[in-house]
Amino acid sequence: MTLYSQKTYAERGREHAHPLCRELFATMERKQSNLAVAADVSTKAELLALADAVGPYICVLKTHIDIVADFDADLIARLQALAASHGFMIFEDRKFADIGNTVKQQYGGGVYRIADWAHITNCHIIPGEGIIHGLAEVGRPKGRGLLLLAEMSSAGMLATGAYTDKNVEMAIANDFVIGFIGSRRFTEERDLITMTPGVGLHASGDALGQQYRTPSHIIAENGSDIIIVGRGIYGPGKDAAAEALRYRDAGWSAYLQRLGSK
Ligand code: 6AU
Repeated sequence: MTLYSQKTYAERGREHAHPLCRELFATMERKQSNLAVAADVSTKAELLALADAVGPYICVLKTHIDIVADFDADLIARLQALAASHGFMIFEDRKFADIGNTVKQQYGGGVYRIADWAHITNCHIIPGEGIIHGLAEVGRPKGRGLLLLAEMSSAGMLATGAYTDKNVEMAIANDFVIGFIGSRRFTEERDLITMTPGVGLHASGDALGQQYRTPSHIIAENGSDIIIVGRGIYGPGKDAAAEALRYRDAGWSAYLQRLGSK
């Protein structure tokens, strides 16, 4: 049996059971991009400008919608328009962590109504499997997908060993789960996508525990599928479009390197 990491994104898209993954893999192949940008900016104007600048080079735009100070419904309408015109998916990095009944309300309702516009969101499994069932009740009818935080990128993180294994077990058992946040490929049992944050071409970390590895390490060596890059792409003195192109190329050549090492 061919390992998933040895198949092309196009092949995996054709074979995948979840329509969202079929579309995501097809987008990755078409745009030759396994890059997600972490758009951690604090105003509507900055978020829209960043999404428009990096849009041509990404497969996923990752948001933290609750850090946008002037959030409104118009922001969502405009983000959706950019997602459609550039062809990327929106991943709201909400990191749900409560009981099923509570996350249902946080995901479907409240100020942000995340399930209405985010193709993908994520959660911790600390509360047990009920969190996945609660989120699935809201997201499944809308065709959404969930990532489990099987590992984290920060120094001293506690998601290791048996806890990581439990994430993998729950992901395999729940069809609403499309993959993981983590540093590597976790299972061959079904085609679960790994997205990896903590990726940088130059910096090694920040003052608050973030740790960076290179696209080549993450994609070619570890068999992850998508790199998530934030501050490596924007910030003082940086041309976000040029940096996104650079990371797009680095991520894609790491993917080609991995396929070539069959
Ligand atoms: O590239 P950075 O360090 O500027 O941004 C990394 C982004 C941030 C974090 O909230 C997020 O990735 N993140 C996550 C996610 C995606 O869930 C998990 C994790 O373990 N580490 C991490 O940095 O938006």
